[in-house]
Amino acid sequence: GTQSTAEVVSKAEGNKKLTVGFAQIGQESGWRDAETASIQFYAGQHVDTIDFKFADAQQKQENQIKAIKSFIEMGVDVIGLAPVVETGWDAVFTEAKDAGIPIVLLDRRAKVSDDLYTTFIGSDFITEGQNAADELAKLLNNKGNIVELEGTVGASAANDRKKGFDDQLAAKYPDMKVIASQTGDFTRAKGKEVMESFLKTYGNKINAVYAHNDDMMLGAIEAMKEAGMKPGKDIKTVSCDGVKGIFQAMVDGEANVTVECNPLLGPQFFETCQKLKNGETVEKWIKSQESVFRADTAAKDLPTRVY
Ligand code: GZL
Repeated sequence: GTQSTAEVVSKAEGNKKLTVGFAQIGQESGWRDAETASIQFYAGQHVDTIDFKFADAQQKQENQIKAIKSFIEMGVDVIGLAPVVETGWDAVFTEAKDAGIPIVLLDRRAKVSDDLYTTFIGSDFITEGQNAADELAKLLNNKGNIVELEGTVGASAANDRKKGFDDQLAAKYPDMKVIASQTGDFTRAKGKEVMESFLKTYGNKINAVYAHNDDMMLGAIEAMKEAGMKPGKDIKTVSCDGVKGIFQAMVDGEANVTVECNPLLGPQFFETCQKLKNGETVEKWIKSQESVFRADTAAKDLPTRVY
């Protein structure tokens, strides 16, 4: 049947809206929840100009791939993704490219050729690993045995936080040794479990813990206390993210350092999507700005932390 003028106009108006599909990893950590909140809050503030579709993959790559395919079907303007792991994306990214839909990577990288994604918005995980090593060296006086809690197997954040740390030890700290390293999948529960096994095997030979995120470290702190150890004192701690919980642990004298990784990427994400819809070009890497926080300023910092 014929459309009324209003319907035609609203249809045209509809096309003016920015339509975005985002395939989130899941809810594995406080950091991840903060990123999701930042994204959903921004979309909620812009419902008149943004049509937003969100998918939670429960930490499974196949669910992220399914979500991307559905966004392609819908014909969204831009697809956003936090790749749970670095590999296995070529086919579905090629489908998006063939459909003329740009892909914006958020907070984790994908190992694909540059023509298969438009930009990566996120941190330099190599630098974060290097900073963690330098902080631990100060705490240990350049000498000691370290156990490492790795992030999700295959995730760029885990691979590069490990590489940055290990390379810095090899380059600058020959008397600092990683005596054990195992994945805790970025979760508090798994971090506690792995730390319990490290404590059983190595006990008081452990001088420090390096965790790829604060959530695993908070689990490890529980394990150390249950084993009668004093985290932050007998065993030094350095982890990444900068979530409120680790600031509280530092205030309580149970943690030493957190290397901040900014999850509040909602505004940058949607502003980048809008630029792409407008036909503007964006940098290939929109790098997050972040710093390092230590126990000596934690009481002052804690009230300022928003995630
Ligand atoms: C970092 C992000 C990591 C966080 C973890 O950009 O990918 O994933 O450090 C989260 O807390 O699980």
